[in-house]
Amino acid sequence: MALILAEIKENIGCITLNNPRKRNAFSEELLGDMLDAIADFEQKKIAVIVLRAEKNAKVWSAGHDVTELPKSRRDPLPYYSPLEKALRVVQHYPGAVIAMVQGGVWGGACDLVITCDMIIGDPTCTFAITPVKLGLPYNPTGILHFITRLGINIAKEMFFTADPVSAEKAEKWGILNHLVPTEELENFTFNIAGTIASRSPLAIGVIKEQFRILCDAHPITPETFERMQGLRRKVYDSHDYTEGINAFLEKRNPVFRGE
Ligand code: LCV
Repeated sequence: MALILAEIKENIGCITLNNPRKRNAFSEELLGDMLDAIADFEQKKIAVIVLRAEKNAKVWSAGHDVTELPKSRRDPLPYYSPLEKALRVVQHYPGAVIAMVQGGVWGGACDLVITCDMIIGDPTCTFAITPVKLGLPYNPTGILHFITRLGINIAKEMFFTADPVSAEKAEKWGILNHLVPTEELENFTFNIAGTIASRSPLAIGVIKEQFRILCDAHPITPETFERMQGLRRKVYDSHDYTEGINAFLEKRNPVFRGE
């Protein structure tokens, strides 16, 4: 069965996550298929992409496929990993990428949805960023996605609790552009997509790229960068990281020791 479904309707590309058995976990294969579909849309100059899960999904995506995370002593989110590549592709796509969300969004999928240009959800949607459940040192670009979108205090609460944020709170906090009733979600989303698709694609592409450059404009010294990398290495080299991954795979709660 195809892990993602891709279709084009009136210059709007739609990508449907299609692996409910594994709760649309972001495996290398699924993300590769997603990147192929987005590249095809770009080649066809598709103005807007809607990213969604299967209709009435209970889980939009369970996030990074944990079985594909390194067991220890390797950066779990390296620059060239499929998830990091997908985040950059969404940010660089020269058109709007809209996440249409039903069900739970977890971990790296939450980062991907936050990285989309807009998020439209129904009352079943929830959002959780979960590295602290795995003892995993999230990376600077991922943290910056949340700071830019939500502000520091809300981003910290999401990272420190790793708890799912409800649809109502997601609307209040500004994660959602729109919270709409389930039966209206598709029409509402594709209507906005249609409006955007009717506007100047060149202007949208250049304005989106300026947003990206300005949001990324956080100059740090090489020493600061190396210090962040050193801090992250301490975590992914730790007992806690290995314990977090093993606990998930053994379907038990982790016992963190802070070392
Ligand atoms: C592999 C999975 C997964 C999965 N990977 O169904 O943000 S970070 O830093 O944490 C980043 C590294 C990241 O994204 O990490 C992953 C974070 N994701 C989560 O913490 C969510 C983990 N999943 C769950 O909590 C549950 O699966 C939810 C609540 C999403 C759905 O629960 P439900 O009871 O409906 P199951 O847990 O029974 O999962 C169904 C199948 O999908 C697999 C899971 O192992 C099971 O497969 P098997 O039946 O073969 O055992 N699965 C779920 N999530 N992230 N595999």
